[in-house]
Amino acid sequence: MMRWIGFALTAAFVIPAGAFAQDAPVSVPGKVFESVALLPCGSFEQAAPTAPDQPAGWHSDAPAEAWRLDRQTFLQGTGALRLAGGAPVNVASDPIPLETDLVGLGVVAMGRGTGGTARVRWLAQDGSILREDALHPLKAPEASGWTRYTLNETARPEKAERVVCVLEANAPAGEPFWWDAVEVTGSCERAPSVAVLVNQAGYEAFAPKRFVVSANLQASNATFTVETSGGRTVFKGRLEDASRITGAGGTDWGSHYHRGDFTPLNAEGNYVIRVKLDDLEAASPEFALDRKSVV
Ligand SMILES: [Ca+2]
Repeated sequence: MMRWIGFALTAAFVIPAGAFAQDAPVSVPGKVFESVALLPCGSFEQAAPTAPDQPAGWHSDAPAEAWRLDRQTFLQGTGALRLAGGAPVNVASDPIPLETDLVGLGVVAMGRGTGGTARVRWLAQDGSILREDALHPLKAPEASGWTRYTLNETARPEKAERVVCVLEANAPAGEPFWWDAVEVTGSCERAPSVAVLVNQAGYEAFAPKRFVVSANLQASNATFTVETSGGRTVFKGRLEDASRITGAGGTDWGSHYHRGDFTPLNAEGNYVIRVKLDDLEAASPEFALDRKSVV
Protein backbone atom coordinates (compact mmCIF):
# COMPACT_ATOMS: atom_id res chain seq x y z
CA MET A 1 0.00 0.00 0.00
CA MET A 2 1.34 3.41 -0.93
CA ARG A 3 1.34 6.02 1.75
CA TRP A 4 2.51 9.59 1.58
CA ILE A 5 2.89 11.85 4.52
CA GLY A 6 5.26 14.64 5.23
CA PHE A 7 4.66 18.02 3.73
CA ALA A 8 0.94 18.30 3.35
CA LEU A 9 0.50 21.94 2.46
CA THR A 10 -1.89 23.93 4.56
CA ALA A 11 -4.12 26.68 3.24
CA ALA A 12 -1.62 29.20 4.58
CA PHE A 13 0.90 28.09 1.99
CA VAL A 14 0.76 29.61 -1.43
CA ILE A 15 3.74 28.33 -3.34
CA PRO A 16 4.75 30.49 -6.30
CA ALA A 17 4.90 28.82 -9.69
CA GLY A 18 8.22 27.10 -10.18
CA ALA A 19 8.81 26.55 -6.48
CA PHE A 20 7.99 22.86 -6.62
CA ALA A 21 11.00 20.61 -6.86
CA GLN A 22 10.70 18.34 -9.85
CA ASP A 23 12.63 15.57 -8.17
CA ALA A 24 10.65 15.19 -4.96
CA PRO A 25 11.02 11.75 -3.38
CA VAL A 26 8.62 9.01 -4.31
CA SER A 27 6.90 6.91 -1.70
CA VAL A 28 7.91 3.27 -1.30
CA PRO A 29 5.30 0.63 -0.49
CA GLY A 30 5.31 -0.29 3.20
CA LYS A 31 7.12 2.90 4.17
CA VAL A 32 5.98 6.32 5.30
CA PHE A 33 7.70 9.67 5.29
CA GLU A 34 8.27 10.94 8.81
CA SER A 35 9.10 14.62 9.30
CA VAL A 36 12.06 15.53 11.50
CA ALA A 37 13.13 19.03 12.59
CA LEU A 38 16.78 19.46 11.56
CA LEU A 39 17.79 23.02 12.40
CA PRO A 40 18.20 23.67 16.14
CA CYS A 41 19.02 27.40 16.02
CA GLY A 42 16.60 28.73 13.39
CA SER A 43 14.73 30.97 15.80
CA PHE A 44 17.77 33.06 16.80
CA GLU A 45 17.12 32.95 20.52
CA GLN A 46 20.56 32.01 21.86
CA ALA A 47 23.77 34.00 21.61
CA ALA A 48 27.01 32.27 20.68
CA PRO A 49 28.96 31.37 23.87
CA THR A 50 31.98 33.45 22.89
CA ALA A 51 30.22 36.29 21.02
CA PRO A 52 27.11 37.64 22.78
CA ASP A 53 26.04 39.70 19.74
CA GLN A 54 26.18 36.74 17.34
CA PRO A 55 23.57 33.96 17.17
CA ALA A 56 24.57 30.47 18.30
CA GLY A 57 24.74 27.85 15.56
CA TRP A 58 25.55 30.26 12.72
CA HIS A 59 28.73 31.68 11.22
CA SER A 60 29.77 34.27 8.65
CA ASP A 61 32.86 35.81 7.10
CA ALA A 62 31.21 39.24 7.33
CA PRO A 63 32.27 41.74 10.04
CA ALA A 64 30.55 41.05 13.34
CA GLU A 65 28.47 44.23 13.19
CA ALA A 66 26.97 43.14 9.84
CA TRP A 67 25.21 40.08 11.28
CA ARG A 68 23.94 40.10 14.82
CA LEU A 69 21.19 39.04 17.14
CA ASP A 70 18.44 41.63 17.30
CA ARG A 71 16.45 41.66 20.54
CA GLN A 72 14.18 44.54 19.45
CA THR A 73 12.92 43.44 16.04
CA PHE A 74 11.90 39.78 15.78
CA LEU A 75 8.94 37.70 14.68
CA GLN A 76 8.86 35.08 17.42
CA GLY A 77 10.60 34.37 20.69
CA THR A 78 13.03 37.06 21.83
CA GLY A 79 15.43 37.49 18.92
CA ALA A 80 16.04 37.53 15.18
CA LEU A 81 19.05 37.67 12.87
CA ARG A 82 19.74 41.22 11.68
CA LEU A 83 21.84 41.66 8.53
CA ALA A 84 23.17 45.16 7.88
CA GLY A 85 22.40 46.88 4.58
CA GLY A 86 24.87 48.45 2.19
CA ALA A 87 26.83 45.30 1.29
CA PRO A 88 26.03 41.64 0.70
CA VAL A 89 26.04 39.57 3.90
CA ASN A 90 26.06 35.79 3.93
CA VAL A 91 25.37 33.74 7.07
CA ALA A 92 25.48 29.94 7.18
CA SER A 93 24.21 27.46 9.73
CA ASP A 94 26.50 24.90 11.24
CA PRO A 95 26.44 21.82 8.96
CA ILE A 96 23.59 19.47 9.75
CA PRO A 97 24.48 15.76 9.48
CA LEU A 98 21.86 13.77 7.59
CA GLU A 99 20.51 10.45 8.78
CA THR A 100 20.74 7.62 6.29
CA ASP A 101 16.95 7.32 5.96
CA LEU A 102 16.50 11.02 5.08
CA VAL A 103 15.29 11.28 1.49
CA GLY A 104 14.45 14.97 1.20
CA LEU A 105 13.73 18.15 3.05
CA GLY A 106 11.72 21.34 3.05
CA VAL A 107 12.49 24.79 4.45
CA VAL A 108 10.38 27.67 5.71
CA ALA A 109 11.93 31.00 6.74
CA MET A 110 10.50 34.39 7.58
CA GLY A 111 12.28 37.51 6.30
CA ARG A 112 11.70 41.24 6.75
CA GLY A 113 13.14 43.95 4.52
CA THR A 114 14.47 44.23 0.97
CA GLY A 115 17.07 42.11 -0.75
CA GLY A 116 16.93 38.86 1.23
CA THR A 117 17.67 35.46 -0.31
CA ALA A 118 18.04 32.02 1.25
CA ARG A 119 19.05 28.54 0.13
CA VAL A 120 20.11 25.15 1.35
CA ARG A 121 23.47 23.75 0.35
CA TRP A 122 23.95 19.98 0.12
CA LEU A 123 27.49 18.84 1.00
CA ALA A 124 29.37 15.63 0.26
CA GLN A 125 31.47 13.91 2.89
CA ASP A 126 34.56 15.88 1.75
CA GLY A 127 32.71 19.20 2.08
CA SER A 128 32.26 19.78 -1.66
CA ILE A 129 28.97 21.36 -2.73
CA LEU A 130 26.68 18.91 -4.55
CA ARG A 131 23.73 21.23 -5.13
CA GLU A 132 22.02 24.36 -3.86
CA ASP A 133 18.25 24.82 -3.64
CA ALA A 134 16.81 28.32 -3.30
CA LEU A 135 13.87 29.35 -1.16
CA HIS A 136 11.14 31.34 -2.89
CA PRO A 137 9.41 34.34 -1.31
CA LEU A 138 5.71 34.89 -1.35
CA LYS A 139 4.82 37.83 -3.57
CA ALA A 140 3.43 40.14 -0.91
CA PRO A 141 4.60 40.50 2.70
CA GLU A 142 2.20 39.18 5.28
CA ALA A 143 0.28 41.54 7.52
CA SER A 144 3.04 41.28 10.11
CA GLY A 145 5.52 42.89 7.70
CA TRP A 146 7.38 39.58 7.42
CA THR A 147 7.55 37.60 4.18
CA ARG A 148 7.42 33.81 4.07
CA TYR A 149 10.16 32.10 2.05
CA THR A 150 9.75 28.42 1.25
CA LEU A 151 11.58 25.54 -0.30
CA ASN A 152 9.06 22.81 -0.92
CA GLU A 153 10.03 19.16 -0.55
CA THR A 154 13.29 18.64 -2.43
CA ALA A 155 15.13 15.34 -2.86
CA ARG A 156 18.47 14.56 -1.25
CA PRO A 157 21.24 14.40 -3.86
CA GLU A 158 23.13 11.15 -4.05
CA LYS A 159 26.19 11.24 -1.75
CA ALA A 160 24.89 14.20 0.27
CA GLU A 161 26.00 13.76 3.90
CA ARG A 162 25.30 17.19 5.37
CA VAL A 163 23.22 20.22 4.61
CA VAL A 164 23.79 23.88 5.41
CA CYS A 165 21.15 26.61 5.52
CA VAL A 166 22.40 29.88 4.01
CA LEU A 167 20.70 33.20 4.77
CA GLU A 168 21.73 36.25 2.80
CA ALA A 169 20.79 39.86 2.24
CA ASN A 170 21.94 42.60 -0.06
CA ALA A 171 19.86 45.35 1.46
CA PRO A 172 20.11 49.06 0.64
CA ALA A 173 22.49 51.07 2.82
CA GLY A 174 20.88 51.96 6.13
CA GLU A 175 18.13 49.36 5.72
CA PRO A 176 18.76 46.13 7.60
CA PHE A 177 17.19 42.79 6.69
CA TRP A 178 15.92 40.37 9.33
CA TRP A 179 15.55 36.58 9.34
CA ASP A 180 13.59 34.60 11.94
CA ALA A 181 11.64 31.35 12.38
CA VAL A 182 13.82 29.32 10.01
CA GLU A 183 12.78 25.67 9.96
CA VAL A 184 14.50 22.89 8.03
CA THR A 185 12.38 19.77 8.07
CA GLY A 186 13.75 16.46 6.87
CA SER A 187 11.59 13.77 5.35
CA CYS A 188 12.74 10.36 6.55
CA GLU A 189 11.57 7.13 4.99
CA ARG A 190 10.62 4.89 7.86
CA ALA A 191 8.53 1.90 8.71
CA PRO A 192 5.01 2.84 9.79
CA SER A 193 4.68 3.11 13.54
CA VAL A 194 1.70 3.39 15.86
CA ALA A 195 1.79 3.76 19.65
CA VAL A 196 -1.18 3.52 22.00
CA LEU A 197 -0.67 5.73 25.05
CA VAL A 198 -2.84 4.90 28.03
CA ASN A 199 -2.84 6.38 31.51
CA GLN A 200 -0.20 4.33 33.28
CA ALA A 201 -1.83 4.95 36.64
CA GLY A 202 -4.93 3.18 35.36
CA TYR A 203 -8.46 4.48 35.07
CA GLU A 204 -11.18 5.00 37.65
CA ALA A 205 -14.33 3.05 36.83
CA PHE A 206 -16.80 5.95 36.77
CA ALA A 207 -14.50 8.74 35.52
CA PRO A 208 -13.93 9.82 31.89
CA LYS A 209 -11.52 7.45 30.17
CA ARG A 210 -9.41 8.77 27.33
CA PHE A 211 -6.24 7.69 25.60
CA VAL A 212 -3.99 8.91 22.79
CA VAL A 213 -2.69 7.19 19.69
CA SER A 214 0.49 8.57 18.16
CA ALA A 215 1.32 7.57 14.58
CA ASN A 216 3.71 8.58 11.83
CA LEU A 217 1.14 8.01 9.11
CA GLN A 218 -2.21 9.39 8.14
CA ALA A 219 -5.05 6.90 8.35
CA SER A 220 -8.44 7.26 6.70
CA ASN A 221 -10.04 4.70 9.00
CA ALA A 222 -9.12 4.66 12.71
CA THR A 223 -10.91 2.36 15.13
CA PHE A 224 -10.22 0.70 18.47
CA THR A 225 -11.44 -2.06 20.71
CA VAL A 226 -11.01 -2.57 24.43
CA GLU A 227 -10.38 -6.18 25.38
CA THR A 228 -10.11 -7.97 28.68
CA SER A 229 -6.75 -9.48 29.53
CA GLY A 230 -8.36 -12.76 28.41
CA GLY A 231 -8.95 -11.39 24.90
CA ARG A 232 -12.69 -10.75 25.07
CA THR A 233 -13.83 -7.55 23.34
CA VAL A 234 -15.95 -5.42 25.68
CA PHE A 235 -15.97 -2.05 23.91
CA LYS A 236 -15.61 -0.78 20.35
CA GLY A 237 -15.15 2.79 19.20
CA ARG A 238 -13.74 5.12 16.58
CA LEU A 239 -10.73 7.33 17.15
CA GLU A 240 -11.22 11.04 16.73
CA ASP A 241 -9.61 12.60 13.67
CA ALA A 242 -5.91 13.13 14.04
CA SER A 243 -4.60 16.48 15.12
CA ARG A 244 -1.31 17.68 13.74
CA ILE A 245 1.69 19.39 15.21
CA THR A 246 2.91 22.33 13.18
CA GLY A 247 5.97 24.50 13.67
CA ALA A 248 5.87 28.26 14.08
CA GLY A 249 6.48 28.79 10.37
CA GLY A 250 3.65 26.44 9.44
CA THR A 251 5.87 23.40 8.85
CA ASP A 252 4.04 20.15 9.22
CA TRP A 253 5.96 17.97 11.65
CA GLY A 254 4.39 14.77 10.47
CA SER A 255 3.09 13.36 13.76
CA HIS A 256 -0.56 12.43 14.00
CA TYR A 257 -2.36 12.21 17.31
CA HIS A 258 -5.73 10.52 17.59
CA ARG A 259 -7.80 10.54 20.75
CA GLY A 260 -10.02 7.71 21.90
CA ASP A 261 -12.67 7.56 24.57
CA PHE A 262 -14.11 4.49 26.32
CA THR A 263 -15.86 6.28 29.18
CA PRO A 264 -18.98 4.01 28.99
CA LEU A 265 -16.91 1.00 30.07
CA ASN A 266 -17.34 0.72 33.84
CA ALA A 267 -16.59 -2.91 34.68
CA GLU A 268 -13.50 -3.30 36.83
CA GLY A 269 -10.70 -5.42 35.42
CA ASN A 270 -7.47 -5.44 33.46
CA TYR A 271 -7.72 -4.38 29.84
CA VAL A 272 -5.78 -3.84 26.63
CA ILE A 273 -6.69 -1.31 23.93
CA ARG A 274 -6.14 -2.43 20.35
CA VAL A 275 -6.19 0.19 17.60
CA LYS A 276 -6.42 -0.20 13.87
CA LEU A 277 -5.25 2.60 11.56
CA ASP A 278 -6.27 1.38 8.11
CA ASP A 279 -4.44 -1.95 7.93
CA LEU A 280 -1.95 -1.22 10.72
CA GLU A 281 -2.60 -2.55 14.21
CA ALA A 282 -1.13 -1.74 17.61
CA ALA A 283 -1.95 -2.49 21.24
CA SER A 284 -1.52 -0.67 24.53
CA PRO A 285 0.16 -2.15 27.58
CA GLU A 286 -2.26 -3.81 29.96
CA PHE A 287 -3.87 -1.35 32.36
CA ALA A 288 -6.30 -1.50 35.28
CA LEU A 289 -9.79 -0.09 35.49
CA ASP A 290 -10.97 0.02 39.07
CA ARG A 291 -12.43 2.27 41.76
CA LYS A 292 -9.11 3.12 43.38
CA SER A 293 -6.94 4.23 40.46
CA VAL A 294 -5.87 7.83 40.44
CA VAL A 295 -6.69 9.41 37.07
CA1 LIG B 1 13.11 34.35 17.08
